Amino acid sequence: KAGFLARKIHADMDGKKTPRGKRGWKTFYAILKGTVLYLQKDEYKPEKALSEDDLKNAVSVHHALASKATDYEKRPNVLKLKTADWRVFLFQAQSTEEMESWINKINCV
Ligand code: I3P
Repeated sequence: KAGFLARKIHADMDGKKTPRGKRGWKTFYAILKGTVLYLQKDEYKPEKALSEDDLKNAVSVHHALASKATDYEKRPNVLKLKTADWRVFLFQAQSTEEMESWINKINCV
């Protein structure tokens, strides 16, 4: 599965709240491949290798939990992703259908 997602980092590896200055929304082209959610700055081009930033932004969704972010009301179509290493991300999809599709795909990994 692939498509544009806006990401907000809510909590870091230790489960602690992500500090100010690193909490902004940023749009990526997301690709779920195996158990990894790759977040690239640009749309995927098969001939282009993953950059260092792309690798840094990649998230393991193995043993992660995705759900609708019912407690976040500032934006529509936002899902919450809790990873096995206690990070928390918010991802805004482009429609309700897209959000539900991402939740299902991530939880079925
Ligand atoms: C954050 C940015 C986010 C905002 C967040 C800010 O600032 O403005 O958009 O979240 O508020 O801290 P920065 O880019 O400097 O990290 P919302 O869009 O959800 O309001 P928060 O700290 O209350 O999450």
